[in-house]
Amino acid sequence: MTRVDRIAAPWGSRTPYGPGERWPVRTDTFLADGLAPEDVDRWVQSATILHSNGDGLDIAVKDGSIVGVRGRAQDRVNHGRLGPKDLYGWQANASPERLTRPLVRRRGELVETDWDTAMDLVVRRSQELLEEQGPSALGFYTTGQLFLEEYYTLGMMAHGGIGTNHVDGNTRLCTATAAAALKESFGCDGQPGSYTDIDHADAIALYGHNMAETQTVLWTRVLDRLAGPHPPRIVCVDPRLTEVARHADVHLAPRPGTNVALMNGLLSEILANGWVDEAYVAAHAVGIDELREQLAPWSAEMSARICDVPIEALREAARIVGTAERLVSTVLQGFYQSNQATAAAVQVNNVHILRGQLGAPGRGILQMNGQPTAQNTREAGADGDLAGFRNWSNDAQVADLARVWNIDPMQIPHYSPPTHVMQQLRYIEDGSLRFWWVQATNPLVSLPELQRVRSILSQQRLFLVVQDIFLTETAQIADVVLPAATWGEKEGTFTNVDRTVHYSGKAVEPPGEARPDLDIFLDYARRMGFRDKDGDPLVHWHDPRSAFEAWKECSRGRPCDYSGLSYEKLQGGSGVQWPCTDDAPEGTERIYADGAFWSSPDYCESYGRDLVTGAPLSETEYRALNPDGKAVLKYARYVPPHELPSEEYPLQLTTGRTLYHFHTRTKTARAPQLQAAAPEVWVEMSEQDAGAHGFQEGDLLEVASPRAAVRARLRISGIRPGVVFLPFHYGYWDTPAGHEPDGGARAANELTITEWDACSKQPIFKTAAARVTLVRRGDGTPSAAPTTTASRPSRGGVPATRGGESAMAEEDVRAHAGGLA
Ligand SMILES: Nc1nc2c(c(=O)[nH]1)N[C@H]1C(S)=C(S)[C@@H](COP(=O)(O)OP(=O)(O)OC[C@H]3O[C@@H](n4cnc5c(=O)[nH]c(N)nc54)[C@H](O)[C@@H]3O)O[C@H]1N2
Ligand SMILES: Nc1nc2c(c(=O)[nH]1)N[C@H]1C(S)=C(S)[C@@H](COP(=O)(O)OP(=O)(O)OC[C@H]3O[C@@H](n4cnc5c(=O)[nH]c(N)nc54)[C@H](O)[C@@H]3O)O[C@H]1N2
Ligand SMILES: [Mo]
Repeated sequence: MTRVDRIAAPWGSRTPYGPGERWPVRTDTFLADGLAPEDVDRWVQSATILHSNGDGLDIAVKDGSIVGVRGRAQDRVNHGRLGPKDLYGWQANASPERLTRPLVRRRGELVETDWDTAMDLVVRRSQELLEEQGPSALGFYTTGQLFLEEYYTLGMMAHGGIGTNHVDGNTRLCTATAAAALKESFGCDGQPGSYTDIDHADAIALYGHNMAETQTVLWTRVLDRLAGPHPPRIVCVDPRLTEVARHADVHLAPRPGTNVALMNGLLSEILANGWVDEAYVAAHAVGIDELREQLAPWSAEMSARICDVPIEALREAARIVGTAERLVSTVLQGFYQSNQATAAAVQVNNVHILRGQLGAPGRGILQMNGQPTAQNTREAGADGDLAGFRNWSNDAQVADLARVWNIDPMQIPHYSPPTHVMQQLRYIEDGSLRFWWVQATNPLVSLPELQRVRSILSQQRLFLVVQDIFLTETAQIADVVLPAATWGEKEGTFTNVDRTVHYSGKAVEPPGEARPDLDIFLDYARRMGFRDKDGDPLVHWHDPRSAFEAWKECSRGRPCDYSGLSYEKLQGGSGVQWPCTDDAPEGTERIYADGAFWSSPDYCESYGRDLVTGAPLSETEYRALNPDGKAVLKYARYVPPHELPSEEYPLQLTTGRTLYHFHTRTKTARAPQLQAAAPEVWVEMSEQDAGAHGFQEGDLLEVASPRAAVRARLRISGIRPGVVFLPFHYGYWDTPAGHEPDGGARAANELTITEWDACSKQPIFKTAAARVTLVRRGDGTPSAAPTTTASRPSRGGVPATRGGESAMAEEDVRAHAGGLA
């Protein structure tokens, strides 16, 4: 046993291993108040929920309260490890600020009420609007943080019960592009790769993905490979000097928004050097001739010029990804939230298709998710998809869903794809969408151009329902607030990036009258009286287990097939990867082995889109392109970002995350160790730009875009010159707007632009024009940005981020006796 300050050492100690070896076990434990494992009454199985990695853990319970967590040694995902947010974040569950009773607005004020009154109000408003205007008056905006059973219930209620097409999730802001890119290349959502690919890889390329801070345990796996024999080469594409970049063999720091230009350079090098697996492409892909033809006039030099990266580095990156025997690629927000999101992510798939790097150990693509359960939002059809990855533009598949639900196919709206959230905002603005039910997301901090969002959502004529565990910025303006029970207080399942399904048990009672989200949906369905064709209740289940059984039937025969899973199978050991069927009872480690895809015209989830305009392809066009269901190589022309630097706004603004906080901080700000590590907003600038402006570390600056201005103290970091970075975590719930210590707004999304990707409709949070001016010279005190991460200061003299005694966690690296999945 070793005691480690996991704020100061976020990735913990190394357990080196070599290619093809099993990643050693290291069991991480953090218990409150100096408790020892023997003091714990019960351990309840679950997995992590403050990112998408899905690390197995057990929740420690003593005297009916959560007192800590311990990683599950036998879980295939983490082999016992936990990240800092997982070790300390659970403390928020017991915060005295939890919502414990429903609230309704009376004479302008939110006042406490009982569940009957609150639900009656929600149901009455729903029914009035259905009568007055029909289903299009009602919209749902959900999340990537509930459980599978909850999304399936919600999607069925909204699509099948009410019949509205206005159903989306914050997954739109998050990883809509992952789904869109997989649909373009493989006809269907679902990750080709497995985390075990890290164990085999000889090269790992990370595209716009700060894995070190955002999937800390997966990064620990990479660090352990790097510390062992025959380490993989690392390629990092990120304008900031992240921890990933510091460990990279090649770090390309492109101008934000030029990802497609960069990818086209890599692809043209691969083609020019003959690094193509011709046999694989001939047998398993379409589109090669078109790709060759379109890329013919392109060159690595053009990419280097547009992206402003050294040509030698670009060529070296191309050589690594072009010649690796076992290549793993990961993609995240630096691509998904940037200019030409889907087009860029698809080019990463192209690299793998061209090189036959799919479906075998060490050959994997991880078009990452961000939130813990975002995969389930997509699978269960609670965002822009239909349940079971069914294709909304294929009548036979819609009819099949109607069969499962025992309703008329015409009851499921499928005249167009489900309405994406930015379009829903437009409808609210226009006044046609008048009821909006928001669950487990905080749009008043997380959507772009906050001033606009605030004005749209505060309209009198909108009936706003917010279902949360805290009184967030968004809850504060709601008409009805529904208090939810959360992780550890309810039962359910969820699925991580590499298709691993985990069971999450109920460890403790929720506070006050807070109810599981599932119970709230079931109550609504009952009160609304949704019926199937035979007049029986449409939602025919009553608890998580029966909901899971219903979902299994809905998923049967679809790519995300859960039919071979059960709560029993998921309990006691490791998580299990879908598809899990009678034929594959232990799950499926890699899909697309042997070049078999889910892309045949009758089975595919999507017919694809034009990558530049986003226009959907027709069934006829798709049949002509891909009659035999192969992988699709798709070229995209580079188009520059719309809002480029100008004389008035000479810099590029990008936004993102820090290791210690989760999103709008409703949980992590209530965990003392995490909040202390990153207590307030900062802005990052390069040494060169700070010098040119005459700024010093700690100066209070104003960062302005054409939309608004925010204030933040300066951290001089290794970021690319010409680019400024703001973390987007800092809203106003703990510092009301107008009362910040520095007298100005601080949420990054005050500055971001109302614009989205043509294909995935994911908002663009990563590129806007900005200018920076001095508000007040600092007194020499550095900004409060962490020193352990991408915000590491470029010069000395800044005290190191530490957690101290209250952050000491245990690491156990003794050989693990039990079996490992
Ligand atoms: N600690 C922590 N972990 C988290 C979360 C959290 O809030 N905190 N949230 C979870 C969620 S929901 C998500 S979606 C993920 C997100 O995980 P990541 O995508 O890894 O995180 P971000 O910081 O949003 O963005 C990643 C990187 O994109 C770079 N970037 C910006 N613009 C560009 C560009 O134009 N091109 C390229 N190539 N790179 C660019 C940024 O410099 C940044 O380092 O993290 C998950 N994990
Ligand atoms: N500028 C900028 N903006 C961004 C991003 C960026 O990189 N830059 N990233 C975007 C991305 S990837 C994401 S995912 C979004 C995240 O943005 P949000 O979804 O708005 O952020 P969260 O703080 O995770 O909000 C989740 C809410 O759910 C509540 N909650 C937690 N558990 C439960 C539960 O069990 N039940 C219920 N009912 N509620 C619960 C929490 O208290 C919290 O209020 O932000 C997006 N916005
Ligand atoms: Mo996300």
